[in-house]
Amino acid sequence: MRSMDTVTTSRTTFLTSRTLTGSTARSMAGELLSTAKACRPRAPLAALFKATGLASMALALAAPATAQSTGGTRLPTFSKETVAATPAPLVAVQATALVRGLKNAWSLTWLPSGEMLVTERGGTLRRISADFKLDPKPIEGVPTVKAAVQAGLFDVVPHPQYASNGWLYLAYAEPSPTDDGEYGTTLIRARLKDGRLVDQEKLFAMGPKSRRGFHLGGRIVFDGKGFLYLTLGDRGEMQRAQAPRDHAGSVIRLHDDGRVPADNPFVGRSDQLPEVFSRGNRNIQGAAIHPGTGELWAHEHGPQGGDELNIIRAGRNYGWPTITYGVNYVTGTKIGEGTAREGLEQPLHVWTPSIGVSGMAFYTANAIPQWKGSLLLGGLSGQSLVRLVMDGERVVREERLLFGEVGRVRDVRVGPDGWVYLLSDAPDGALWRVQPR
Ligand SMILES: [Ca+2]
Repeated sequence: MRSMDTVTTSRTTFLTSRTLTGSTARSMAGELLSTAKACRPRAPLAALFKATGLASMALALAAPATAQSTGGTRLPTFSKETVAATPAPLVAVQATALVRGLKNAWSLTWLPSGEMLVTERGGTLRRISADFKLDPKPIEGVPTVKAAVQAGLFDVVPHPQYASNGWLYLAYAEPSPTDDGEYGTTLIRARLKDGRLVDQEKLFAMGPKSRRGFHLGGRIVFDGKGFLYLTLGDRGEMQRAQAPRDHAGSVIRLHDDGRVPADNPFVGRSDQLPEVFSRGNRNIQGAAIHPGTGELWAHEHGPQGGDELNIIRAGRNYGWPTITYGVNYVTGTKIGEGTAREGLEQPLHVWTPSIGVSGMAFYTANAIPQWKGSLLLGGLSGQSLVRLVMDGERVVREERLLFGEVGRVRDVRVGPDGWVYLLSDAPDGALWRVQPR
C-alpha cells in the first residue's frame, strides 16, 4: 500500500506542475491506478512509471539524474533535473530592447554591412540599421505568404559567401498556386537590391500541402560545407512524420542551389524522398551546426511535455509520434507506444513541462567568456533564454535566464559583436540585446 501512496503522490505533484484541471488530474490518477493494478505485483516502481509514460519519474527512481545506458539505448537528461541542479546562473544578465514595434518577429540575421534583417511572421521582411534604427518601409518583393495560426514568413539567412554572391535564403508558408486553401513550407533564395528582393529562385517546396496551420518548421542552416538544411514539421497531422513519401516531419538537406545531394541518405530509394535527411521530427524551430563536430543540432516542440534536443544524423528516425516523452494536450493521454523503441532515436534532453523551444545558437564568441561552448535557445511559453552547458552530448547544466522579462523568445542569435540577441514574439515585439548585468 505504501508504494501505491508514493505513486499517487508523485503523480499528483507531476500534474500540479503542469497546471491541469482537478478533474483531468483525477482522471489521470485513475488511469495510473488502473495501470498499477494491471502491473505484475512485484513490478518495480520505475517500470510502472515507464509503463505510464512518466519516463522522467522512471529515470529519477531508477537511477541518478544523468544520462544512462540501458540495453544500448542512452536515455536523455530531463530539464526538471538539470534546472534543479543549477541553482544560480554563472553570469547574471540583463536584456535591453533596441528596437520595438516588431510584429511577431521570427528570425534575425546580419549582413556584412552590419545591417540586420528581421522577418515578421505575417509576411514582412524588415531592415534594421547597424545602429538599430528600424526602416519603416518593409523590403519589397517578398513572395505571397500564407499567414495563419503558426504559418507565415519564417527564417531569413544569408549564404555563407553572401558578400560575393548576394544570396539570401527565406523559408515561408507558400499558398498552393491553385488557390485551394492549402499551403506548405517553401524555400527560396533571392538577392536584395534597392530595398527589393530580386532574382528569386524557388529551391524546395514541401509536399503535400495542407490547410493545417500547425508545425511548419522553417529554420534554415548552412553547414559550411556547401549544404543547407531546412527544418519542417508534421503539420499537426502527426502520422505524416512517419510517412515515407511525405516531407512533413522531416529535415531536408540540399545543395545551396536546391539540388539534392547525391549522398543524401534516401537517394535512389523509390519508397523514400531524396531530399529527406531525417524524419520523425514533430516541429523544429531551432537548429544550428555544432562548432566542434560540424553536426546539425536541433530541438523540437513536443506535445504537452516532451520538447526535445537532438543531433540530426543522416537517415535517422527521431520517433514522433511513435515514441515521445509528451502526452496529448489537456487529456494527458498517451501518444504512440511509449518513450523508446529499437531503431528510433532517443533525444539528448527533454523539457517537461514544455517550454516551447524556439531559436538556437552555439556561443563561440569572446564577449561573455564564461559562456563559450554553451548552447543557447529560447522558450516561447517558457518566456526565457535557456543556456545549456554540454559535456559532449550530455546536458550538465541548464540555466533559465530573463524569465518573464522579454516575453516569448522566438529567436536567439549571437551578433558579430559577440553579444546575444533575442526576438520576442508578440504583436508589439522587440529586438533585445543580452549582456552581463
Ligand atoms: Ca523524438
